[in-house]
Amino acid sequence: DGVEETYIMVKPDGVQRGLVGEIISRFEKKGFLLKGLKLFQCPKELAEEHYRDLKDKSFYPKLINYITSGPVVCVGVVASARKLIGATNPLQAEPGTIRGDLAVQTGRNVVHGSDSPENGHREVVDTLADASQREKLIAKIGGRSY
Ligand code: YYY
Ligand code: MG
Repeated sequence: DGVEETYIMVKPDGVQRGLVGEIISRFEKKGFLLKGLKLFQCPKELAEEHYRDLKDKSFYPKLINYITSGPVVCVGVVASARKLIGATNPLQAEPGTIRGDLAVQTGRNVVHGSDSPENGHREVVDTLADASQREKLIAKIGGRSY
C-alpha cells in the first residue's frame, strides 16, 4: 500500500535478558507506529527463510540455532528503523543506538531490523500473519511472490 514497514524482532538474548520493554519503548518514544506485536517461537523453516541470504556464511548454522533457541518478540512498525538499531557489531554501533547501548557481541546483538522496505513487508507478513497463513507459507516456501 506504499507505506514502508519494518519488521523488528527482539532476539532470544533480548527476551532472556528482560529487554523487551526497553527495546519496544525506544521505538514508541521515537514515534514509530506499532502495527503488530507478539511473542513467538520461530520454527526452523521460517528462520531459514528469514536468513536465506546468509545461508553460505560460516556463522549461519549458529545463527539458525540461536534464533530458534527461545521465544522472540516480533514487532511490525511503520518506516525504517535501522538507525535506531545501530551497526551489526555492537562494538561498532554508536552510543544511543539499541545495539550500541545494550549489546556487546555480534552473535547476541539483541534485535533484528529489516534492511529494506521489501524485506520489511515480507518479514512482517511472514511472522505477524496468523498461524494458518504461516503454515501455508511454510508449505510453499521456495515459490512465492508478494
Ligand atoms: O542486519 P543485521 O542483523 O545487522 O546483520 P546481518 O548481516 O543481516 O546478519 C544477521 C545476523 O547474523 C546478525 O544480526 C548477527 C549474525 N552475524 C554473526 O553472527 N556474525 C557475523 N559476522 C555477521 C552476522
Ligand atoms: Mg540483516
